Amino acid sequence: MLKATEKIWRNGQFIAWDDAKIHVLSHVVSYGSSVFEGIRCYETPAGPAVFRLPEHVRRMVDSAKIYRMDKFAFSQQELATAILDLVSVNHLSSCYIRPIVLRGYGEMGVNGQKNPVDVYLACWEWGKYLGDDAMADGVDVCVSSWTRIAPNTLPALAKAGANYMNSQLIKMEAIANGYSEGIALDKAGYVSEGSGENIFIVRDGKIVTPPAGASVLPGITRDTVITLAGDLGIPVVEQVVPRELLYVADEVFFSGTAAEITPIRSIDRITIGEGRRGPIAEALQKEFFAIVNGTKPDRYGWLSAVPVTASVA
Ligand code: PPE
Repeated sequence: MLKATEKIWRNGQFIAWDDAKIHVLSHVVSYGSSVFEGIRCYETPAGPAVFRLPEHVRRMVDSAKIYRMDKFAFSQQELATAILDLVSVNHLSSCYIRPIVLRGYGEMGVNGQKNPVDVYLACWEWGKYLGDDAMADGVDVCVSSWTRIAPNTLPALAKAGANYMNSQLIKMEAIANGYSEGIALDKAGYVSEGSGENIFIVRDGKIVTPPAGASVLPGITRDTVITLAGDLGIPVVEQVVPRELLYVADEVFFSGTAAEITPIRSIDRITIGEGRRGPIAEALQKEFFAIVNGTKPDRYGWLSAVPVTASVA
């Protein structure tokens, strides 16, 4: 159950958590017209810090633009400042942040362009996405019978609420069959991504990950993994991944804001590598957590410090 925090930001103002309500006939409810983000704030010795904040804000504005929803009154800088203030006013040392842009209440009908575009920012404490043991032990997953959203249907580059109807089908089927997560294939039958994660495959010391053209969300953790792998001297290529490469991989792991870096120990009940976290996933996790937890220098400027007192009331 979601643990409420004090405040939610709505269109420039902080309101009480319980007041962040929408009308049932808001455009978003019938037609799925929302775009959103998921961002983590980590506890560091210097105080709470938000991971890759400008990149998340930019992706949300990009998502809104794709759906002609970008006519709201806030600049990326203002949104980033509001997000930092949000964490500050809720007095959290670490949390998950969910910005949402949605078409609100006004007209009914598919064309929502006359409806208001409302912007909300919320945060709460969120633990390990795929279970507490997942980080060290790895998770058991399946290849989904559902195909990932196809090119030129729902745009995969946009992080839109509607995309998560496809994700829900993938996730629910996986759970129904006793797995933690499902991996979707794209329209051509190549590996795409998990219901809420990007995927990486390791073989012979090299990493491959599906390209943007394989209906994947351009994950910010995905970009982080690619950067950190480069620093560790591990080659990474973005290329089309045939399903069967999953089964013969030395390691497979997920990346995502919620999932962070989660190893996969079996796919369709076929053991991956040694059946537990492999050395490359472990090295990447170590580097990732050292940076986000502030025990190693933030050499890429990925952390934005949360102010002790918010800049707005
Ligand atoms: N693909 C999908 C489909 C996806 O939802 C996510 C994030 C990613 C890849 C990884 O992207 P990034 O977070 O930028 O590294 N999924 C978010 C939603 C999870 C949820 O259940 O809600 C997340 O991880 O925050």
